[in-house]
Amino acid sequence: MNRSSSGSIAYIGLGSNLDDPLYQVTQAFDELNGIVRSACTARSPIYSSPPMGPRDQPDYINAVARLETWLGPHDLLRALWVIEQQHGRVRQLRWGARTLDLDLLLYGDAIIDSPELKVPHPGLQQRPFVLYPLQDIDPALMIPGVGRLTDLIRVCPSEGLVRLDPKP
Ligand code: A4P
Ligand code: MG
Repeated sequence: MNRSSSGSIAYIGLGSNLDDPLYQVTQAFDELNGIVRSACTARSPIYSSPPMGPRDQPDYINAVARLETWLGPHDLLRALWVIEQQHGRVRQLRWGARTLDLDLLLYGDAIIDSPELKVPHPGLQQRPFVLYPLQDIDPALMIPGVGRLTDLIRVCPSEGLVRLDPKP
């Protein structure tokens, strides 16, 4: 692979609320760094957050990773699915409990609206467990088609979000 030119910058949201979520997310950080033609260039602190959606499920562990990648967005999404499957992810209820959920939040300045991939991730704007870890990594981030991350944070209270850093 020729890495002399820079790749695209992608942000991945990590979430887990089953089977030792802290372990699931910590492992997933390492696995993201192992994706072909990609490197993990930043990890946010790890947070716990109350469930969005059905309330009768455990709290989540959430974090965000920044990747530099030479994969296209759809190939990157497939690489995320492989990691989810390695964690025994079973897709059942939408927004239900899961061992590991990896969402492609942003891919450079791309706006994608295909049946299997929507970028920026549609839920991003209202989710404190995504916005605050993004801010930890890149406070000056612009969300394509939406605006400045700081403006989204201003209207998104961090209710229930607990930073577990430096070391839980
Ligand atoms: N898909 C489209 N765009 C994307 C993208 N940018 N990244 C498609 C990843 N996938 C994308 O995803 C459903 C379909 O979305 C996939 O087939 C893919 O092609 P899924 O992971 O199978 O299902 P899901 O995760 O149950 O649904 P969804 O709508 O993706 O849920 P979210 O948005 O991932 O939310 N509460 C807290 N506190 N923390 C959480 O992390 N997560 C969820 C799930 C609910 N509540 C939560 C949390
Ligand atoms: Mg998902």
